Amino acid sequence: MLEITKERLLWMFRTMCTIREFEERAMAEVSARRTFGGMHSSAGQEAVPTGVCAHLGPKDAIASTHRGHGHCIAKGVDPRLMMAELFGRVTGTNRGKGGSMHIADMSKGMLGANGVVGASVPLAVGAALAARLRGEDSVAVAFFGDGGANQGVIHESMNLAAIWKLPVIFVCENNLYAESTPVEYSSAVPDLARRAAGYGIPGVIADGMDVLDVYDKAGAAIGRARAGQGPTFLECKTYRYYGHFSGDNPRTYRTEEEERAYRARDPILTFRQRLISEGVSTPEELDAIQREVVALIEEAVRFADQSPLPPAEDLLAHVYVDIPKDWLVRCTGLTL
Ligand SMILES: Cc1ncc(C[n+]2csc(CCOP(=O)(O)OP(=O)(O)O)c2C)c(N)n1
Repeated sequence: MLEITKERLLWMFRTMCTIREFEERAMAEVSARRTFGGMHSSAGQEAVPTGVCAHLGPKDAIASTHRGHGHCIAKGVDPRLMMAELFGRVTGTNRGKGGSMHIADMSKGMLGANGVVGASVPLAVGAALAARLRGEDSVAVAFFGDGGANQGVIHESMNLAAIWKLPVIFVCENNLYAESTPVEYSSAVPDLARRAAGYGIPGVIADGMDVLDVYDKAGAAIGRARAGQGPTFLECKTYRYYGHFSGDNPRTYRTEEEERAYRARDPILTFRQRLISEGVSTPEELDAIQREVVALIEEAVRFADQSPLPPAEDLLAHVYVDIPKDWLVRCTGLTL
């Protein structure tokens, strides 16, 4: 760990804390019905986007899933704009029209969360192809779940990326369940990374509860991709602390003992202990970071709450292209 700079290690700690605080606070706001729509919490999975995105710059692209808040934060999207998006406000990343499952910020290389399971993968392959055609050394990362891994489009995308040696990394967040379906029920092989062999690309397994393990293995995969050696399938074994979405009770399909066992390996707590025991940081320094994170998310909620809703006349703007006003008036009944 000591070969990684302190600055980068503390960035990882801060990023994981920001994701956790955002998820916990967003869940409370969703439950209080202050947002539009529900959400899928990634609490517990913070080490995966953090360890991967630590290697990425603004020109690199990521494509995300319905459980995308952590990916957005790790790629540098402003949590204030994300919270405003959840609140349906005009200051949100998508002007309040997308909500949790569509957060996108092209200026950060964040191509979008995605409500269609598996759809992140061809988007990332397309971004990798674009980088290749432009002669750039940027890479693209596709995040998807263990359930998403069974979508046909993922296999088509992997095959194409493999034969064209595209600079893309397939990051499977295996959190053991797709909604309520256990992975051993839906996959013929317990380790999804084994499927990489079918495309002639490396298949690597990382401990998704350990940010340093993810960091090491993602670094190798991203290095390969930048060097023109093609894609890698990186499976991160992880766990989501909450149900599939904000209204789900996970105890109907998994046990309290299992949840407790994963929480005992909490990625933030274990990393914090490591930073202290290896002399990288002190409890006081890490407490100060955690206080700053709490203040940032508090400010994000205040920003969202005080922002206006989109104006009614913008109802269809940014949704369809060039809609004639008389058609809009006819369809919506609004007086514009
Ligand atoms: C194409 C498609 N099929 C089904 C769904 C419904 N659906 C939403 S999330 C989900 C489970 C996804 O599981 P996984 O990929 O493991 O991701 P996780 O929720 O565990 O992060 C399903 C089936 C969908 N949104 N899109």
